[in-house]
Amino acid sequence: MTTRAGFVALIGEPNAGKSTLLNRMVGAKVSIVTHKVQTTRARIRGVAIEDHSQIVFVDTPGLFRPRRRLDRAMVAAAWTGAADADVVVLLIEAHRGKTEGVQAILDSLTEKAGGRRIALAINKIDRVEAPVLLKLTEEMNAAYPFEETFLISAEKGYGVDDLRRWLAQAMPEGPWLYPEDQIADLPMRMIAAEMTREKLTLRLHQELPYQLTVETESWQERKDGSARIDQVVYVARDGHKGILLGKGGETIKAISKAAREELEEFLGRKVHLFLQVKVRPNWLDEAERYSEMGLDFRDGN
Ligand SMILES: Nc1nc2c(ncn2[C@@H]2O[C@H](COP(=O)(O)OP(=O)(O)OP(=O)(O)O)[C@@H](O)[C@H]2O)c(=O)[nH]1
Ligand SMILES: [Mg+2]
Repeated sequence: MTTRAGFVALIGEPNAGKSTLLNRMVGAKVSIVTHKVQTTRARIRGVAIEDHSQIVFVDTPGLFRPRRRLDRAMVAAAWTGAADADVVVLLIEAHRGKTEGVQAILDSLTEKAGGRRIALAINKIDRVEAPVLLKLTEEMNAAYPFEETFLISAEKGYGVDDLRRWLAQAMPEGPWLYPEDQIADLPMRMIAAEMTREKLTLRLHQELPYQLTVETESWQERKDGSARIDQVVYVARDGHKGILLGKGGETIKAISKAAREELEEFLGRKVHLFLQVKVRPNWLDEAERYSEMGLDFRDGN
């Protein structure tokens, strides 16, 4: 029996639905999702099996015009994900169409992902009428010679099985890359930090989510089967710390509770989560913060 295995990079503008699609393909929440742009900061691998193929999906940060060092490192990580993959899937949003941002991605696609098989996935089809999709499909294929176009809703699951089947046969022949039961390739301490960052991003407004990072400092297994997890939230300013803590520590308490509940569900056991907020004006320029996030500090140059 021939087995296949390979990497599929999901790329696109921020908010296109890449992480939602990865989670759906894997059947578990491996990558965090919010309604805000620039949620994903590094490459996150999730593994799906279809027939005799093992498909390693690589979720990437959104592609946009970067301003800060962190933004540049994120965008570089996304393009590296595309260059390292066997197949690239470009996700765009049906209701937004061929935006300037999408055009900018198309302009770089040949140079950055040359030689890869490239498919288009028009996502969020639940938000538009059929004629819009027809027109957008034509417009996109006139702009770039995609090998295939898929009309999907990552959230509702429409069209996702077709995409998975196509990707399965597009994987190169070879032995599987991960054990059959493995669904993610990210250290648990990082998944835990990401879950907390998701709750922070959902709860905090404006620039604040973009000016903080979360790290798991320690993880202790307890005799009773529970885990004690200590995390630090780095913020850039004193004022941010105040907002994050909230009146009488209300805000941080609510965030911590939400993160803990999700961690407990993921791990299937009890978790004691302790969050500490530290003000660190220069964390965005510290190499160690980047390696903790899974990014290359030098990419930000
Ligand atoms: N209506 C609709 N919403 C969707 C669909 N897929 C994703 N979304 C929503 O779009 C928003 C962004 O989803 P994400 O998966 O975080 O997008 P992303 O591309 O990973 O974003 P970044 O990590 O910021 O680059 C979330 O609010 C999702 O619930 C879809 O098929 N239909
Ligand atoms: Mg994402």
